[in-house]
Amino acid sequence: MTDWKKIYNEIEKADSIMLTTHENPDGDGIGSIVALYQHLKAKGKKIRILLTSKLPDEFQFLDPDNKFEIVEKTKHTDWLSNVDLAILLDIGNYTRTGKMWNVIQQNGTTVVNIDHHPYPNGHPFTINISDINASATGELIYDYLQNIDPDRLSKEVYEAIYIAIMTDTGSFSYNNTNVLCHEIAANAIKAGVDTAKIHQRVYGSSSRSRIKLLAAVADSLQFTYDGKLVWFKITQDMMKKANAAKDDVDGFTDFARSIKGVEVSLMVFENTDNSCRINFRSKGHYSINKIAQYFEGGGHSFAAGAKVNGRIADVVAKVIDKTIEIMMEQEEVVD
Ligand SMILES: [Mn+2]
Repeated sequence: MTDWKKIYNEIEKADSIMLTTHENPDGDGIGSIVALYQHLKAKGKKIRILLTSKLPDEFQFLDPDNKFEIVEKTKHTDWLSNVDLAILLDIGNYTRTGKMWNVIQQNGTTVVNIDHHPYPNGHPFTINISDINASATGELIYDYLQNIDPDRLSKEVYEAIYIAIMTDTGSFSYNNTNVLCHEIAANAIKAGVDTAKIHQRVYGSSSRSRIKLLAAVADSLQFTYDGKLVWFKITQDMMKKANAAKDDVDGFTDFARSIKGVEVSLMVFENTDNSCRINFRSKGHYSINKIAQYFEGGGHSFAAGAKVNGRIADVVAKVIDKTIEIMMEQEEVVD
C-alpha cells in the first residue's frame, strides 16, 4: 500500500504547484496530469502545467482550456523559481524534465515524483513513489484519488485515467495489464466514459504523414540475430520527405515488435546530426531496460529507451552490437 498521506501533506502545505511529465509526452503522462489537476484545483491551489514539448494532436481534446503550456525561459523562470511544489508524473528520469530541472534544483523546490518506472540508481526527489507493479502512472493517480479524494472521480477524471492506462497497456494487451486496470476500466464505463470513442480519438486519427513515414520504415526493416532482433532507423531526411512530426513515430517500435519470430525491436531516431534517440520493445523473453541503462537511459523490462550522442551510422553500429551482446547474455541464463 502506498502511503498517499505523505503526498497529500505536501500538497496541503503548498500554495503553488507545478505539474509536468516527460518530454514527448504520452497518454499516461498527460492523462495523469489531467486527473490530478482536478484534485489540486478543488483544493484551491495555484497550478501551472509546464511541458518541455508540445501536446500531441491526439490528446488535444484533453485540454479544452489550453492549460498545458510549453515552458519558456523568459515566461516561466520567475514563476518556477518561486513555486512551492513540483509534481513529476511518469517522468522515468529527472533529466526528462529538460532545463526545468536546473531551476527546481537551484531553488531547493520540494519535488514529488509519482511513477511506475524503476529507479535503479537512486533518485534526487524529496518524495519518490515508484511502483513498478502499476501498469501506468494513471493507475497510481487513481489509487491516490480513491484514498484521498474519491469525490473527484468524475466522468472527466475517469476519462483521463482510462486514457493513461489504455495507452500504456497497448489497450489492455501488454504484460503489464493487471486486475486493477480492468477494474478501473469497468468503473470508467460505469461513470459514463465512452471507451470506444476514446479509442477512436487516440488511435483513429493518424496523420497522412505518419502513415507515409510508417511505409518508409516498413520498407527498411532490418532483421538480425536469427530474426529475433528487428531494427530500423528514422533519419532527418526521412522525416522531411514524409513531412512528419516527432510524435508521428509513436508506436512504430511496437509495430515492428509485432512481427512473427521477432523478440526485440529497436528504433534509432536521428534527433540532430550528432544525437539520436533509441527505443526498445521486447515481447517478454528479453529484458531490454538493461540495454537502455547501459546507454544511460531507462524504462521498463519490455519498453525502454535512451539518448545516444553521435552520428546515426555510429550509433546504429554501437547499439546493435550491445543489444545482441545483452540478448546473448540473457540466453545463457535461460538455457
Ligand atoms: Mn507510463
